[in-house]
Parts: sequence; structure tokens; C-alpha cells
Amino acid sequence: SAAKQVYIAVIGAGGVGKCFLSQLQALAARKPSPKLSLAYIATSRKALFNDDYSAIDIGSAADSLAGSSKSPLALAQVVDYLAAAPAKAVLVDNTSSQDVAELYPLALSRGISIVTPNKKAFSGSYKLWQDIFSAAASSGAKVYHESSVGAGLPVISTLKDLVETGDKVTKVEGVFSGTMSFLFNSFAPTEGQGGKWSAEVKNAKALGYTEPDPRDDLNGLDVARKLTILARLAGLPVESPTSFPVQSLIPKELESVASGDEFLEKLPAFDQQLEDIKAEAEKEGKVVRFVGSIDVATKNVKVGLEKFDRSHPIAALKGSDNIISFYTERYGSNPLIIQGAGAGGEVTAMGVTGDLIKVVSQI
Ligand code: NHO
Repeated sequence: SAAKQVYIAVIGAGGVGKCFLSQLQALAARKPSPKLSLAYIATSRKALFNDDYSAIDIGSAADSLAGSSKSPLALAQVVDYLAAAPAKAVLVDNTSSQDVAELYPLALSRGISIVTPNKKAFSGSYKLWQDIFSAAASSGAKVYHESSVGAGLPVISTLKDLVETGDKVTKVEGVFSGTMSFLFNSFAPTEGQGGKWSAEVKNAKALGYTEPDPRDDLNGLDVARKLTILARLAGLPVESPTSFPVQSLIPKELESVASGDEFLEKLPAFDQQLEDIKAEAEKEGKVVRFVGSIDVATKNVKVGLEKFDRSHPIAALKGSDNIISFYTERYGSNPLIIQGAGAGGEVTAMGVTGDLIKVVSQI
């Protein structure tokens, strides 16, 4: 009889998607059983798939996709196609699309498992969150999203283990944005002066650390989405990433300028705002950092600037690293701390590939 197969569909082949494909190729070569068969791959403009589900070569998929003349299937049709496959299927969502995220309850209810770094589904409305996990519970399909917080760092799996083994998480605190980490580690270093705020933002963009429009990092929403996900896993029914205080670092006057480039051009005129905050921290011997925290008992979630002693682990971060501290009953006054690269294609894809391995072993 035929060896056991699992069909894989990949939506999104950008920075993370391409790294995922090369990790998938290596995984398929290392672990021949069950056979991981790439049945569908699409970007927003193109797709590759065969009506008879015959496998697409993983190693050449990204190139073949670029040359494909097929348009992507409508999302509901992707679900139909996978639900009718001759074996179990896993949908890997490597987009940041809200539309794809809203498809998860349907896919899960039809037995298709989901693996994704996309934050949208888990940090949108609380109803979507509930729909996703109740669809999975009733069909037995799996849903894993490790890379939606801290890229490949084991943040979500650790929090789940703490909760499921009966520990009481009292507080979660940390630096959750690679971009914000890089910006403040260079703007307000623990040693030396640091540059002007606007110059650091420009530099971070040039180095590829920011979104194409840096305002998408500076508005705090990316961090708010990550906090929403962790708060919900810790048991707080947070309604949305805008239902708690989030400090934006975009000057009011620049919120509505048309482009990211115009924003960068006008930003130097507002350097004094952050310079004052930095100076105030320095007077207390501290440095300023952009952090998020969840106080489980008081149900307080917040995102914004805070001052830290120079010796605090949050102050001493390097590069674009993330740090996440879990304060729990078992761990007492010394929190469980997870630290390391929190952004980038390879480390984000690692979380996705790791999740896929978990799902494949369970379906
Ligand atoms: P890209 O490079 O824009 O690629 C997106 C792909 O999706 C493209 O191929 C596009 O055609 C396709 N696509 C979009 N909408 C589609 C649709 N409706 N149908 C079909 N295809 C569609 O994006 P990335 O960088 O590869 O990111 C992919 C996902 O990983 C996003 O959800 C992103 O949020 C998530 N992610 C990325 C990173 C990262 O480092 N790149 C991280 C976490 C999650 O931890 C990282 C992070 O948070 C970075 C953050 N900026 C920080 O901390 O500073």
C-alpha cells in the first residue's frame, strides 16, 4: 500500500515563505515518512497546483510559481480542494492577510490543520479567536502559531506548557518587537550616547529592520497584537489589540502624511520629544525601552515606553533581540526568561517548520 502522506498547502512566498520552503525541502529529505507532499502554493497573484494532487517539487516551487500562469484559487476553493484531498492536509499561511486569517474556522471545521506566523487571526476580534479554537476542538484538526510572537523563540509553547501544567502566570513582560528593540538599543544605549531619534529610524529602515512604512512599527500595533495573543493564552479574554492602552511613537502631526518617505523627511523636526524622554530617564540613571506587559491578576495590559535600570535584562538587550519574562507562582521572584532573535526570515520560518512537525505527528 502507499506510504502515509500529508498534503501541504502554502499561501505566501515572501521573506518568511521562501525560508519556510527551503526548510520544508530539508525536512522532507530527512524524514521520508509520512511523505510531505506540496499540493498547493500561492502568492496574491499566482498559484501552482495539480487537480490530481500530484506533488509539486519543493526545491523549485518558488521559481516555478514566479513563472506560473495559474491564478490563485478563491480562498473557499482552497478549502474545498484540501478537504477533498486523499489524505490529511495542512494549510501553511505565510501571509499577513486578514482574509486568509478569517478562513481558519472554515478550514479547521473541515479537518484541515493550520500552521502560521500570521498574527491577524489570533489578535483580531475575540469572536474569531473562539471560532478558531472551537472549530479545531470539534474536528480534531490542529492549529499552531508559534511564530506569531517572538518569531522562532519558544514563547507560545512555553506559555501553553506553564498554563496547562497548572502553574499560575502572574505577569508577562518584555520587548516584543525586533524593530523597537533595535531602535532603542541604538538610540539610548547603556553605554555611549546614541544618535538622534530620526537618524536611528532612518538607519533601521536602511538596514531592513522596519516595515516599508516605519509608522507600521512605530504605532505600537504590532506589539499590541503580540500582547493580545499572550494575554488570551494566559486566560484573559482581551477583546482586541485596541482595547488596552498602546503608546504610539508617531508624532500627532505626522499621523496623516501620505507616505513613509514623507514621514521620514519630516521626522527630524520632532526629535526633541524623544530626546526629552531619554534625558528624563538619564537623570534617574536609567534608559528608556519600548515594552509590553500583562498583569494577569489586575487584567492590565499595556504597551509603551518605560524606564529601566542599566543593569536590567531589558536594558541590556543587543541588536534586534526580543526578551520575554514569565513571572509565575512556580518560578517565584526569578522569572523564566526567553531571549534571542525575534525577527527575520529564517528564525520566523523555523517556528513555522517546528509547528508543522508537531502537527504532522498528531494528525
Ligand atoms: P512578505 O515578504 O510581505 O510576504 C507575504 C507573502 O504573502 C507574499 O508572497 C504575498 O504575495 C503573499 N500574500 C499576501 N496576501 C495574500 C493573499 N490574500 N493570498 C495569497 N497570498 C498572499 O511577508 P513576510 O515577512 O514573509 O511575513 C509573512 C508573515 O510572517 C506575516 O504574517 C508576518 O507578520 C509574519 N511574521 C514575520 C516576521 C518577520 O520577522 N519577518 C516575524 C513574525 C511574524 O517575529 C517577526 C516579527 O514580528 C517582525 C516584526 N516586524 C518585529 O518584531 O519587528
